[in-house]
Amino acid sequence: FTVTTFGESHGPAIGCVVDGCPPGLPLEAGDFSADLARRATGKSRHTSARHEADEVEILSGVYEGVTTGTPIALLVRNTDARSKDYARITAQFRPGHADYTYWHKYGIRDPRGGGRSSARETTMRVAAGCIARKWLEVRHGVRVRGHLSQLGPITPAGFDPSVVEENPFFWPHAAQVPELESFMDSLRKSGDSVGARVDVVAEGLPPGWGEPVYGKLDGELAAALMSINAVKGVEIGDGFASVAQKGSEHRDDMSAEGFASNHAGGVLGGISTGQALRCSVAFKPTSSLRLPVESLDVHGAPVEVVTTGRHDPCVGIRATPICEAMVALVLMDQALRHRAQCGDVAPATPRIPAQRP
Ligand code: EPS
Repeated sequence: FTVTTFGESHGPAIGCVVDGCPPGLPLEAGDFSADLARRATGKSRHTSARHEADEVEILSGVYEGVTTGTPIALLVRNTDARSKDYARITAQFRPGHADYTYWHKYGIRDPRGGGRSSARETTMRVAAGCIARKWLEVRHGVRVRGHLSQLGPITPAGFDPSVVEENPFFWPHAAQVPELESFMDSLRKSGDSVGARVDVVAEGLPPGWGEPVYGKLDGELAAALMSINAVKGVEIGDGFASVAQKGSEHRDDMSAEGFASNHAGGVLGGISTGQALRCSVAFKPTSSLRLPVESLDVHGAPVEVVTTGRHDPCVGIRATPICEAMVALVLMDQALRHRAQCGDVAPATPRIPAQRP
């Protein structure tokens, strides 16, 4: 099961090809709307003001409302591109951006905005992820859900999953939303940006998905999540907090009643335990700032860079659906690989409940 995307932020369209989806999955354009709307720009004053319809056209791989097993090609046309915002800085390297590294790799500067390095690309990750989410839910009852777990210095003071979709931050504690609003308002006024953390949990996985050495479930999750724009860190389970733990604290005790805890984050030896899969993703602060910064142009001359135009003061705010999509894509791939090697046969040993009552 593979996914690739194509298109530039300011090109005519963006798209993806999803190859390896089993036949017979009901799929229509409407299946993509909800998640694409969750990720879209222009939904609140705290995100980029670019307005895109983000309507998916299914070009191939679906016939009479079901997948055929052939590659699924999806297209989203760009309708609100504005390359002129970038005309002034096309020959400059914006510090913190991919401009410098793309230039050294390709020797070509695409004047169409951020091009491939723009977060616009994540639209198609979410679209591809919709297929995986649907397949996982229909075939295995697996559900993937995320939320924002840190915005700059602010952490949730409580956790209520029912409020996550009710505010523009995917924040799990409703009482803090006004605090987040004013934090973002003053940040935006200052012209600066901030980082964020997104947590994703997948529930309903059976034990046994993942590869033992190469292609470990946690390894593939880390790679997939790290491939999202602006991601600087990925944790599975207790992640970096494990460093300060004792072995007796970190291990998850087992009994017939279930696992006593889930420090492992649902993965042992690269293979799912059947517990909730827990990932946490760190997003760096957006590099496109109104605040002037010292840099160089492509000829090596010193310049002062000021980025204007439409930008997110915190890319993490819109990243929850993107992280969910990447987790779903990895899980679907691992589920298909598991079925290919081991079939659907479960071992005779009883399955331990994911969590003790
Ligand atoms: C982005 C810059 C802005 C954002 C864009 C990501 O676009 P523009 O260059 O057109 O002003 O709006 O995000 C999206 C368009 C999107 O759909 O996520 C960037 O530089 O990453």
